[in-house]
Amino acid sequence: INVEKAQLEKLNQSMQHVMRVARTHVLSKMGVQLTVAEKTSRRDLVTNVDHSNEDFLVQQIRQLDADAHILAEEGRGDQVKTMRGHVWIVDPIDGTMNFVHQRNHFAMMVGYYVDGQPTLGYIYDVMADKLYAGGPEVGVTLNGQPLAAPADLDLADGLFGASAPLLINDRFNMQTVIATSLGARILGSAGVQIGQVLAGELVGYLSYLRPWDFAAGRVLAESLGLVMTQVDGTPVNMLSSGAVLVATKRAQRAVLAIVK
Ligand code: 2AM
Ligand code: CA
Ligand code: CA
Ligand code: CA
Repeated sequence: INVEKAQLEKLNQSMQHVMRVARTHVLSKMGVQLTVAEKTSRRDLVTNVDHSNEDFLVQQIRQLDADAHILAEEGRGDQVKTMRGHVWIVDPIDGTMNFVHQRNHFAMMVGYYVDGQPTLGYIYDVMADKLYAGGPEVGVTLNGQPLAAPADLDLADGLFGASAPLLINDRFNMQTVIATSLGARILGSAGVQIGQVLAGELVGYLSYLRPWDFAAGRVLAESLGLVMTQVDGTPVNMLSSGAVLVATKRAQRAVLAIVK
């Protein structure tokens, strides 16, 4: 399936609009009592807003793309078993724990792949009002302004984003990774932290992630000359979970040399 550039530009504009509308819906629901449920544990939450925002995003994507196969975290999408065709991967609220306890530091994310190729990505840090959007064909923007590729800094020359469990348990030799960097930053939202890597605020981020946590970020990162791989340096699989590293090329080399 060949998607023309003009069509992609239009789709990109439409999706940015969808993300902005979704944000206003989410903001309007934040003034009202949230309904919070535990999924698998007290540290794994879902709210009525995760559900309503997923409903909205899935509906909008279906209107924009009749051929969409949608993989969505809270189950509103399809049973996606292959990356063939048009695959949209949706995380309606990323950082639900933050959403519930901080009313801050959460994101909404959408990634679009055509026959497995990273095509469009959206990460919206809702409270900071930062929308990272675009892809390899159309370029990457932050709130509509072109985003420059971040400097290719080494691990030793930047801050590194981690997830708390990996760092506490020293999985993959994470404590040495952090000790080599300028310091650890742990925020509890893959979307917000991948956004920080895109902006050059972190030289990398490593966490155990599910497809909807890294699908949008991969499109945007690779469009900006950053790299996203599994922690052993092999390509990420868009349909399975794993320890995922997004970083500058230099920082990736340094991290892969430390990881055990
Ligand atoms: P979520 O809020 O959309 O679930 C910190 O918890 C980060 O890791 C968040 O981006 C969160 O996304 C993600 N994450 C991935 N797997 C998780 C899990 N099993 N439990 C909680 N968070 C998870
Ligand atoms: Ca979740
Ligand atoms: Ca998530
Ligand atoms: Ca989520």
